[in-house]
Amino acid sequence: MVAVGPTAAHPLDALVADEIRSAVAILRDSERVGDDVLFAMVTLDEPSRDTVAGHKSGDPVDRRIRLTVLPGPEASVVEAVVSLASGEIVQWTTHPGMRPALLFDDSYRAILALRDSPEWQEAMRRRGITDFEKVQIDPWPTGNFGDPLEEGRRIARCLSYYRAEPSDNGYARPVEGVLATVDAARGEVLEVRDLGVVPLPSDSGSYLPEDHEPLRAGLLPLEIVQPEGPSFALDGNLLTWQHWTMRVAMEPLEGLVLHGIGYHDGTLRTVLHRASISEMVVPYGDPGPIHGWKNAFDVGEWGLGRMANSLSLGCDCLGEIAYLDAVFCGEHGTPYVIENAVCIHEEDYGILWKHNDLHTSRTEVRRSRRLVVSSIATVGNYEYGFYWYFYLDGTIQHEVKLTGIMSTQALRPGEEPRYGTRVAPDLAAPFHQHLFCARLDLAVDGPVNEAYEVGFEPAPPGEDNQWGNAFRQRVERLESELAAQRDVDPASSRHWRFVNPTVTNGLGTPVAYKLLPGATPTMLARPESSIGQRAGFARHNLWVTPYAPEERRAAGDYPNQHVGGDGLLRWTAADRSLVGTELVAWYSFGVTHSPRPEDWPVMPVEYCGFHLMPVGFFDRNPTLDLPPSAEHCR
Ligand SMILES: [Cu+2]
Repeated sequence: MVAVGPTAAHPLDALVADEIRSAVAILRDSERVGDDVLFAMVTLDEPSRDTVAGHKSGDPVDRRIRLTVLPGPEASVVEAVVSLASGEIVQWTTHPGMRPALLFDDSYRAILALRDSPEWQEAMRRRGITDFEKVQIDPWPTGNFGDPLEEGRRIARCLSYYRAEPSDNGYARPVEGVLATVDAARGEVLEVRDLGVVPLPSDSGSYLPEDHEPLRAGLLPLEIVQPEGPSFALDGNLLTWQHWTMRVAMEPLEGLVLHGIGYHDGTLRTVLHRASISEMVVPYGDPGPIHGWKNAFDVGEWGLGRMANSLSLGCDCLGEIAYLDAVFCGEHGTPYVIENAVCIHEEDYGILWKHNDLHTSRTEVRRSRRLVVSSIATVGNYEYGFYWYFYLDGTIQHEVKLTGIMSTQALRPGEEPRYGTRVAPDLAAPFHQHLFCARLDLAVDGPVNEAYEVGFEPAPPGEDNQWGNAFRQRVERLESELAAQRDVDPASSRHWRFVNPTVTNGLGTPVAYKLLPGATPTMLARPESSIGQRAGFARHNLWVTPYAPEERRAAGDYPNQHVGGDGLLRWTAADRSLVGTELVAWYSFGVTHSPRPEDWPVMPVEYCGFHLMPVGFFDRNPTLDLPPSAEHCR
């Protein structure tokens, strides 16, 4: 395990528990908040690009901590920034009508209140359930549907599942037809709807090994051994490997955040100033009253950092592993640690390049190896693994691994789902999407970059295309924010290129990185719908904005119960110029999940993501100096 240092030596050092304690104490001592204030989030107030660039080793660091607090049970958030150096509050902003990510405290309050509710208990009894402790209650953020119950309150909508035994898979037995709306901040049940009894499904949905014996045999041990240790080095949160360097942090909402990603090539050449998953949303496609409102923003309503797992060696990660802990603040102002929240290791990745010279029979082949920085979040029924890969040839990849248990609905006898798939005899999983938005704070060989769209098209027939085979590349600069709202187009091999126009390579062309999209949808919900407004970032795959440090999260800072229109939709409406400035690229990607029987009862990993690849960033293959792996390659 790697410990973070006791005092910040670098502006981007990970937050430590003592800093959280100091920040909370400064806020409390100011007497601007009551004793019962709740701390939704305490984070490093990240220094600007300029502050980081200007920092010299040994310089004093004025750490500023941002505290997002709830003064009371109403819908109102205060953000305070404190300076640890001066011990003072340096910024105080009230956000009336905004809600933070669903508090753990609020969730517990909602569960306890609902379990005590006579209407809900009556609904359970109608289904033959009398032991209410056997009901799993899942509170969800509610969205915004203009319901008067939602106004001015922090609301959770609750679904119920039956577990005869504590080890049961609750999602196998949804208590269908019952939906409760709870004022989670006040622990007050506002409404219990019962749309009629549907029998509990028959399949137990167990994924536990003891229920699947005999377990298969034949897989012999596979050990990853690095007898001399891994090839990366970790100094605090500064990670270096081969020519790569970066700082690794865990943020409560975005989870993994990588800063200062650069490549040593004689000098340190930056690629990204900051990279993270800024938001994600899971809109469900079922229009019915029980499931039609479901659409979880798993960053802004839950928090991929807050929900991060403690990873375990040999299970989540295999080989020579280094872990980093996440240090967060509890809702009552006490710091806590998620141990082993970040896994760092190396993976063999097949061949990097090869040529067999048929004239001489000499073969040259090099192994590809990648550095992996990952974390896994459990958000209710789903698991999301976030993997950043760094390759020897300058490629960066982000991959999301989707697994866990699908959100389910019980079927009436003979009912076939219209907006979902039957995955067990009387159980369906609705169609839904998982849509992520990566925020890529670009710094390709320096701060000022330009964005281009690149695609291919057939050349017109004519004298210079006599066989009709010609096709040409179209490269167009994206001049402004509205022009930079773009979608994937695999037929034209469309991708996007981020260029530093002031730096040229040895061939005289400007250095660049390209964003290579994967197969990905955009949001299927209608743009004018509630979710279409609230998750506007998912209407397009690419967005580019001029760098603005406060523009951090694709759906805005407070998507929970938000009416919509915030984030990328609001910022890009100004159609700011993207020329001659520092840029942020936002890439929305994901999957449309058509549930399969094979995804039940637990879903084998599905993958999605993107690559960032050097394009003329180097003058040639930068791995010609890579030695053959002599120990294996004879
Ligand atoms: Cu899914």
